[in-house]
Amino acid sequence: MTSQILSDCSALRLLFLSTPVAPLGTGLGGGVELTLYNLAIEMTQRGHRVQIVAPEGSQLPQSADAAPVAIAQIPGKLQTSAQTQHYTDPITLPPESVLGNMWDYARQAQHDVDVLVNFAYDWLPLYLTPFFQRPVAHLISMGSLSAAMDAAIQQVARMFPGTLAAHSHAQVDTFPDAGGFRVLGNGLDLSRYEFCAEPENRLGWVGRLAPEKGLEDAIALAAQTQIPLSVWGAMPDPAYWQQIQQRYPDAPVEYRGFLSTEELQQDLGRCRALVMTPKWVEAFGNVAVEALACGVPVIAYRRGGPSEIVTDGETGWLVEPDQVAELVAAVDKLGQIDRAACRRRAEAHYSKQAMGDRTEQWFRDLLQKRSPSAIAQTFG
Ligand code: HBI
Repeated sequence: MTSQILSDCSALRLLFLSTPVAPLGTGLGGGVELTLYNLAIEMTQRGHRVQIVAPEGSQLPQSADAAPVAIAQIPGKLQTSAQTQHYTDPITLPPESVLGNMWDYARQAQHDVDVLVNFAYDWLPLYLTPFFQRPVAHLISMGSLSAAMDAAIQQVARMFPGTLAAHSHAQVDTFPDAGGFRVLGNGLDLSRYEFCAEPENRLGWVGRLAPEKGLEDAIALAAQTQIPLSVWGAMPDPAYWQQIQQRYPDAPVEYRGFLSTEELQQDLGRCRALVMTPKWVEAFGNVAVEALACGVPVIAYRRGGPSEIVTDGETGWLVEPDQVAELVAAVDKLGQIDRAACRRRAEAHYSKQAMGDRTEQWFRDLLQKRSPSAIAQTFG
């Protein structure tokens, strides 16, 4: 087989395979939707060819300046979210699985592609990697959640060094013998976020309303400080929302829905701070970058990805996890944070251009590594 080693400036043909838990654009795919969309636009603007493979019903926000990206709409049953599984659960694949259909599409499309990029947090794409004749790059979107995924990740790390990437060191550290991950951080289109210098007396919380996100601690903060808390995000389980509201009946909290980026940034930008109270190791925390981009300081538990985004005392405050009293103390110190410094930090590290540089370098290093000998060795 002839292997085409691409020079550093050649255009890449990229196939982005999305999460199988929800169509793109519903918000139920979580942060990975924004990550995939931003990278697809950024790579297209750099002259690369990107095609997205995603569950049918997917759509991308058609932002004015970005060329539309082709989406192959794949039918089939959605995959159960990995967060609802237990660590030792066996892998499940529903009949007519959309995940299986997505990777069958990839099998047929691979010969017209330089790199397949997997955004799914699932066993199948990792297991299938050696079956493909083209390199598969895996952007792992969460920390360790299951033994089966951990084993599949270790197998790919061993067979295809350099093909695994993550968003933060904290995320990588959750995997057993976490060798060989490239840490990419993340990046957003900061032109969609407007700097707000003068906030209202309000705090913000953004995320899927689910136990692992720890919304109840932010509501406890609102109850203790009586500072109004605005909540945005997808609500997969209204009963959960009712339950935590009943626990804090006198907390000034208002649910403001799952908004488009445009609407969210307008409302979030007017907050004194974003409060991040994750109960699990967030791989990254896109919402922290969205807040900084609007000049909004971030008060976050010192846990997971957000603790690598927030610079304590400069762009917000990091506090002892699960200590609501520390959240209260951090709110009192918000006056020390310069909102313009928050915007500057987002621009320096978390723009889609900065993420595009890091990601493109990952693809090129990965392609360079697959010298003819490596390919011969892998496929004999
Ligand atoms: N669960 N099985 C599965 N596959 C995914 O791709 C997945 C998930 N749960 C959550 C999720 N992706 C995203 O919300 C996070 O990666 C951000």
